[in-house]
Amino acid sequence: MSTTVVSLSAKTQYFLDLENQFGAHNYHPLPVVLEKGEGVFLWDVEGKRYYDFLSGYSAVNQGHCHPKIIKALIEQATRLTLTSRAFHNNLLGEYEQYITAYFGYDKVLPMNTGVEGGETAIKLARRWAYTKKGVEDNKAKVIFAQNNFWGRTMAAISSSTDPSSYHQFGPYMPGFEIVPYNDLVSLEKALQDPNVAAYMVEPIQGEAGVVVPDEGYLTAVRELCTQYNVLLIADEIQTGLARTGKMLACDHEGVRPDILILGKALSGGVLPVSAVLADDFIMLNIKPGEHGSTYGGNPLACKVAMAALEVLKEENMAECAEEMGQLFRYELGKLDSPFIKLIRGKGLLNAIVINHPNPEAAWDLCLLLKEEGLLAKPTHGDKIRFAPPLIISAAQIHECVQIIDKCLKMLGK
Ligand code: PXG
Repeated sequence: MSTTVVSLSAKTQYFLDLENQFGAHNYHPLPVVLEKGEGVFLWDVEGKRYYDFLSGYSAVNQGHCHPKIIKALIEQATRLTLTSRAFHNNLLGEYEQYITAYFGYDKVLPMNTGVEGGETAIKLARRWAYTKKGVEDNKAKVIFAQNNFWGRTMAAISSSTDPSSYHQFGPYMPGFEIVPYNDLVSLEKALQDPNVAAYMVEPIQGEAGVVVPDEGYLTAVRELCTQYNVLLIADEIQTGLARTGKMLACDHEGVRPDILILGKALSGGVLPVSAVLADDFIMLNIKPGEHGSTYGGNPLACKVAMAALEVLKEENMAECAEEMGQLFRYELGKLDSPFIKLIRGKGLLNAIVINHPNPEAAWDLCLLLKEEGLLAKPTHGDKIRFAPPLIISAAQIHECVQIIDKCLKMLGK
């Protein structure tokens, strides 16, 4: 049971009650109602300011309401927002050229949410397996890692090992297999099956609690996939776009996936934009009418995504994430709190594992952090992710570590 009591104003309670009465109860948010964001900060309806240490689950890498991204949004919003793919629009081709050059792939398939990106990648892999690898129809398999998280669709939950994702939502999608994460022996065994089309994996598991695999894991995964003629699908929806200290988390090992899935920060948190990148030998197996989405590739998304990607490079956000991440973990390590079992992460994708007799301690700590002006959210009970926008300064990191220190001391035994 949570022992931390927070008193909420009538105004805040009003918004909580509205959601409770009229919205589905599929989330358990911290009791804070936000109404404004700028850079690394958020403000609630009382006017109280917070450091954002979640960044919309790494969608707001560029900072809230980044002026260049918002400018692109507003300008394009007054010209043309959606044509559907029944017609061409003047920004899609330009965006496709831009993003494929940016990441070094032949082609892109634009979608909207991250989970649609994952679905698209799996369809591409299955189609490649049937047309190129010679797998018999309906026999293709896709391998996933234990504790993966890539969304909430039927396919995504069918590959999930978390009962809160899949329980009582069956029947599930066939053709999926699970191997332990960071375990090359199990992976190699699974890849030996000639019906395997792809291994889909997060370079760092985000929702699992920022689980960083051993150095060399991705390199070995790449080699095994090549050896067994299996496509490597990298889900970089949470790790990608400068968050871990490189443009892609795969870049830390110089690994090039066959299929790259991007989302979240591809729009800087402005609207849902996802993308699947691959070379022609994979992408061109899908023909007109065989895949798509009403909003995928809409001109507003194209314009916003180009601005969001430009900002990442112009402001050297990967370097900032690397530098500030090192500082953050170093300063956090110095706190020497008995309640921190583990600090892990790369760049500004970090998590702590809480060591406390009270199973609600991570939640309580987040409530205390909220009171002190820092927003973070527990994942899987005892883990707290710390992932501020990548524009955070060294002085702000120091201030935030002080806040965390103070709250750890308030947490009690
Ligand atoms: N892949 C990874 C690695 C993710 O973290 C997705 C795919 C799916 O993205 P979309 O845009 O479809 O949510 C994610 C999502 C939530 C939630 O509230 C989602 C994520 C993390 C925490 C909460 O559904 N990541």
